[in-house]
Amino acid sequence: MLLDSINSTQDLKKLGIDDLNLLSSEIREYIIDVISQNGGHLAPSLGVVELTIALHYIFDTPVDKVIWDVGHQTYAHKILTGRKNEFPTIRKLGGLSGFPKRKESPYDTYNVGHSSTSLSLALGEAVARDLQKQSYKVVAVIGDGSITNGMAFEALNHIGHKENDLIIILNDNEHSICKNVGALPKYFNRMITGDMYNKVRRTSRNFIKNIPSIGDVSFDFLQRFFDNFKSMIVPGQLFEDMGIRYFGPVDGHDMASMIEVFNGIKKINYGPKIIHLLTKKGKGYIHAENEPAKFHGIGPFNRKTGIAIGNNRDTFSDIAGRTLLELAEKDEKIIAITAAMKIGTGLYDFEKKFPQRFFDVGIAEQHMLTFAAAMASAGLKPFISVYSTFLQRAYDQLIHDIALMNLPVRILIDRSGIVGDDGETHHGLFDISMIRDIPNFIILAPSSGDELKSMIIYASEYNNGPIAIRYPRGAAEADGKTAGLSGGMEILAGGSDVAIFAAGDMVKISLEVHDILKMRGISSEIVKVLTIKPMDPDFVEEVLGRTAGFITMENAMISGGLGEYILSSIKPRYKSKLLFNAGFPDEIIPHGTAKELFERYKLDPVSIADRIAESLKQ
Ligand SMILES: Cc1ncc(C[n+]2csc(CCOP(=O)(O)OP(=O)(O)O)c2C)c(N)n1
Repeated sequence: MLLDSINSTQDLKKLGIDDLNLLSSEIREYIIDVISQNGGHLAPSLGVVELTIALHYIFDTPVDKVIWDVGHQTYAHKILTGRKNEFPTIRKLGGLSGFPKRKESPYDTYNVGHSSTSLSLALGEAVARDLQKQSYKVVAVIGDGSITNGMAFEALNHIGHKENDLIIILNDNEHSICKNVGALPKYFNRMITGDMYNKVRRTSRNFIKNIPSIGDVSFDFLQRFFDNFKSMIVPGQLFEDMGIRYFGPVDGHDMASMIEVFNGIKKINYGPKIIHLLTKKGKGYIHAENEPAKFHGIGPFNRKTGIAIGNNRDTFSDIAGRTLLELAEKDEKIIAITAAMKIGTGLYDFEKKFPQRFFDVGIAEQHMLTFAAAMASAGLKPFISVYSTFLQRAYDQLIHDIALMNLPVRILIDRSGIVGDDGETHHGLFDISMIRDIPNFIILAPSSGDELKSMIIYASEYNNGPIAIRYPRGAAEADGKTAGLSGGMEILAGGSDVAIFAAGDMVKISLEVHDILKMRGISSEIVKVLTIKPMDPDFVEEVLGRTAGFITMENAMISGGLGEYILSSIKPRYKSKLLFNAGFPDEIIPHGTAKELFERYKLDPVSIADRIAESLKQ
């Protein structure tokens, strides 16, 4: 295998086009092999194999900086930059991350996982380089989904106004996770397919020839490229008007073309430039090409059939989507909104049934919240479905556009807590601490699918202000219970040695702790916290009046979380009864399965029982 002989980006540079193409196929096979076992972002990574090779072939990485947007497409990049042998450990505890990580490699320019940061990073890098009179290239790679986000627009606005030399590669596969939505993707599509091409082709040639510092060499190269490869060089008027020189579209799977274009554009030493590449999401694996959304991010699957391995149990997201759909059938004011996550958040069927009342705003979390605020103000019942980690983008909107006006926006916070193998950029550990201190907000946390359902029903009828429901990733137990929200807390088991206040998916663990403690002769009172905010301190104090000590349990950061909220709500004489707050400490939590991470941070039933027994002795 050719791949066996490629141990660094330097090895690449010795190869000819045929070998580079052969290498692309071998890398694809390797990625499919590993990801079918480990799970991961398969389709995005398969789409950029040639692009990745061409980048490392032409640019002098890591001196030249390649900045990936989102970073979910970097599997070929990892394989080519010294991590070929570790690649089978990807997304496993202690193994390679599924996203770029500076700690892993100098080739990973920035840690990323959230979308649309690459253009700001690229401009910051280019400005720093120029102010310090250094000399290297800066290349941002951004998808057609990610470029629609507000951050990317803010950066484009700034980039077009500056003259720093930087290159943007627009990886246009017409998909975000699902088919891309919005006006900009339509514009890209018209650029590629419209007969505008012939018209602009002429102007484009004149345009390029008239740029003195590109000179004849570059023009000749572009001309040759154009004639030989029947590709096109047309100005993307939008970018040109903003002051960013546009080149493309170029076939992102045609290695020779890409190399020629990159080589030519590398020689233009000033100003921002954008190269528009057309790629196919999932390229080279038929199942991923046919179903790019399914293979965007997938768990382990059968390589031959493409069928996902694992159970088909109902998840919290399924239940949320189904409940909203049922409610929408009876109440035409119900609206569902997602920021490019309709499958992940369970809204696929809602869109099918109520397309007029469903909104995919694209990767636009900030806009989503403010858009929903106005709908709520105007009398509708907007439900936002968002992953906890991506809600972080819209912190100001929670306060400024929703809470200050006390608008009844309903926020379904999916993937709260540990998410597992996507790791540090994706854990949903900050939502309680983010929202807890915002006046007017209610925060609910179901411990089962049935509770989630009753909380969503409750939220649909609650018109007095904003409400957030946080629930974890994964399968939802159906326990037939509805959430009794009046008191916000519910006693599940009695005991006098220790009280355990647990929320969400920690409730199940608290019951196991109860059983373990019982075997050790320690009695525990288990309190399920359904309403994280507002807190009923009288209820808590009543429990503490009859128990010797207490702990709290949450799948969230301890700092600013439920436990600290309880502690700050009770009278000083009860505070000293706290044994400990169980949750995640003040550090970056890595990737690994939820089970592994719970064990590592001593949040599994045995560890918690041990810690309680130990604390009671002191
Ligand atoms: C702020 C934020 N919101 C949502 C996501 C989830 N997400 C990951 S990749 C992706 C689609 C990106 O589309 P595009 O940039 O076109 O890249 P592609 O996957 O098509 O290569 C989304 C919505 C995210 N990573 N960050």
